[in-house]
Amino acid sequence: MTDFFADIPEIRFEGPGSTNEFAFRHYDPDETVMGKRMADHLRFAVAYWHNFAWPGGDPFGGQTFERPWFGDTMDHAKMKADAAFEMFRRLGVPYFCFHDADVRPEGADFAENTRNLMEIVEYFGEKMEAGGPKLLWGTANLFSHRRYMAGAATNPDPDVFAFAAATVKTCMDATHRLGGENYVLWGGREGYETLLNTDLVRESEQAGRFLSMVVDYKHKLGFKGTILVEPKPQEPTKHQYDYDVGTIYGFLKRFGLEDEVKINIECGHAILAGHSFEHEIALAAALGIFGSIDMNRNDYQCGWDTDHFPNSTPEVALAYYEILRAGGFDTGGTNFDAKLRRQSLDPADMILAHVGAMDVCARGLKAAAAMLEDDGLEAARRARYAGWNAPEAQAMLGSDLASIAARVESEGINPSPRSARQERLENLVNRFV
Ligand code: XUL
Ligand code: CO
Repeated sequence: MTDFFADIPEIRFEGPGSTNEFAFRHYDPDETVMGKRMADHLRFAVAYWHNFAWPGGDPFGGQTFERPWFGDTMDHAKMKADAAFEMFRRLGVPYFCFHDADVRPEGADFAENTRNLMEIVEYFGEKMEAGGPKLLWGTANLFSHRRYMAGAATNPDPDVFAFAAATVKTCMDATHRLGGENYVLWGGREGYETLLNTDLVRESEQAGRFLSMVVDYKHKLGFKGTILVEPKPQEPTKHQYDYDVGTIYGFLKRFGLEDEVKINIECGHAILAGHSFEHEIALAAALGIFGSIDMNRNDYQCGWDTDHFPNSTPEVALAYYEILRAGGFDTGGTNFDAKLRRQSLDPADMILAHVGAMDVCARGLKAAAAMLEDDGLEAARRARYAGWNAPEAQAMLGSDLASIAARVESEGINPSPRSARQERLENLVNRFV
């Protein structure tokens, strides 16, 4: 047991008028939104790594957080698990997510890593059976240890590929054992630092084989969850192969995996790629590969992946609008891949960061649902493309250039431009957010 969060109450919904810091003002898990409980729409998850494994360092300085569970033994790992499940209970979140390296001490070799992980998995299992949250996804950390400095699946050394493949097998076993609903691959070092020493084709073929092996193992294991790839354009490497949704779609098509793998989209990664969060969600949904989200935001001046907690309802509303348009989450959910600032030292900071973020997401979801129910945006979109409903417009798509040219001439087709009404649509959004 741990008394780390002893002074902090269980967080309950008290409504928008509440002045209690330790209460939800907008997240009411049982409120019905578009015929479904809010909790079942949002499917919140807490990320183990930022809260329990990260020491508060930045590129210029080391640890600022002092946590009783920091240390390299199994006892420390169990104390960390106790604290984590205490926090999950106070927040009432239905899910959590973890990397192997977040939850177990690093062993001397693969076999010791596996033993350590499986011991913690059993410990998690007991806590989950005793009413703890479920596992949204598990993943392998294939980027922190020095063996992965030149990549995991894309490493020039086949022994690193082997170690990574063995580690992913173990992490898939752990995820399956805990009833995980998804398995995530974020290629933290799958990219290059310089083209001068890099064989691009070889590395992408290695990555394609690796992902195919993951899919094969999923079926062998009988894992019913979804395999998710998480895009990011750069950082830590200069260029990452899983750049963005469009790039991953091309990669999946190339290796015949587009029906097997979906995407975990992170807000901050989308911004680093020069996209908006909602763009990446809308594109993945349109391509049939939308899976889950890592909710956070980046500092707009920093230019790197700052993993702030989300705090802008208008931004979050547009993301959930695309998710609702796509029919909502299936096995995916809203994982807070977000961390405190390194000066936020108190246990209460950790809890209240999540409370605020959950409220922002709840407001965003409600605004998104209201926009969808209003139908104003969708009606405008339908009207904009209405010309394509005409039989001659549809027939044209099966036609050819010469026939089209003949029709344009004989019918005197001469298009007259129409307003796209962008500002009016933006005004419409602002009625809801
Ligand atoms: C890194 C990142 C990871 C993945 C899981 O930027 O987002 O935490 O979500 O490996
Ligand atoms: Co992430």
